[in-house]
Amino acid sequence: MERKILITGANGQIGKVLTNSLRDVYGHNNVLSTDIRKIPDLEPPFEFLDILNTVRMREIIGDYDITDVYHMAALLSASGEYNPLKTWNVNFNAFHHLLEFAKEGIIKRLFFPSTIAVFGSTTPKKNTPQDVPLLPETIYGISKSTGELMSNYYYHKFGVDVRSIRYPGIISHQSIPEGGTTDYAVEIFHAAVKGEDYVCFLDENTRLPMMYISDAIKATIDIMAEQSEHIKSRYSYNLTAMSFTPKELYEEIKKHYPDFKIIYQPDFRQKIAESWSESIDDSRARQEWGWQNEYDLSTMTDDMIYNLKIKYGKE
Ligand code: AKB
Repeated sequence: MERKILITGANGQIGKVLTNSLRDVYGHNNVLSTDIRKIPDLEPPFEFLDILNTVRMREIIGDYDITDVYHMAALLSASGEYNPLKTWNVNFNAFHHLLEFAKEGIIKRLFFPSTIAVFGSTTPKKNTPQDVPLLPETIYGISKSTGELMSNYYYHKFGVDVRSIRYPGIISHQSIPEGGTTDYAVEIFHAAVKGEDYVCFLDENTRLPMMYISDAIKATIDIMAEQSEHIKSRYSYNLTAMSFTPKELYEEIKKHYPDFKIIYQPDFRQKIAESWSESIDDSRARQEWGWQNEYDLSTMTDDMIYNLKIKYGKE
């Protein structure tokens, strides 16, 4: 059966790129972007949607005969701390309604974006396995770990086909992240290409798992296209491509911009970063549905700089 896809939070860092990529795969008009904010450079079909308005959400799903929903709307780890209730409502409650819609049979498949923020400071830091107890320390991590638990529950109890990935920090040139702890790894490129110094809000030796946007999009499309029996974990899959510190990323960028300067001024996000893993064991995704990353630190840096130079007219 043809897929009709709805993306919530299509104006976000991943949502924007995902919308265009899904349109390439499933046909432009089969992918409806929705957001609470207008999306300037995304083509229609688009609907304004406050995802806490479940009546409107149900209407839109019906009007467009939606089969698959990607719930990309979220408040991230840093902005979430300023508004815990909203974070819980957007990240988890809205998703819970979608699980109910899937249980009723109104939609067929659901994608839930989880994160390395589900881990906490008691989790093994290196090569963190997929199946460890989740003791997150931010409201973002709590909302996402609850989403994972409920996904597994709705799959086993009601047969809801819900699939999930734990994204590491995502680096993209097409869109700018907002409110995350890994955002530095995008901001730093913009500063370098624009010829500015960069003030980094994490300490130079803070190692975190990361991934280039093309790999993240490929993984998201692949897991949703995979045969259901291959998706053995209905909590969420660990996923990674590389791990680096701000200093290592800075050194890599300096190969392109030898005069580039960085200043380290850690703020409250440092504590959040320190509660997360340094590196991830994603062997289950690799074995069970063939996940493979293409980009590493060096090729990601080349591609970011190439694309940002075009964006800022610096070719
Ligand atoms: C954040 O930093 O909050 C996100 C994430 C790792 O989930 N990028």
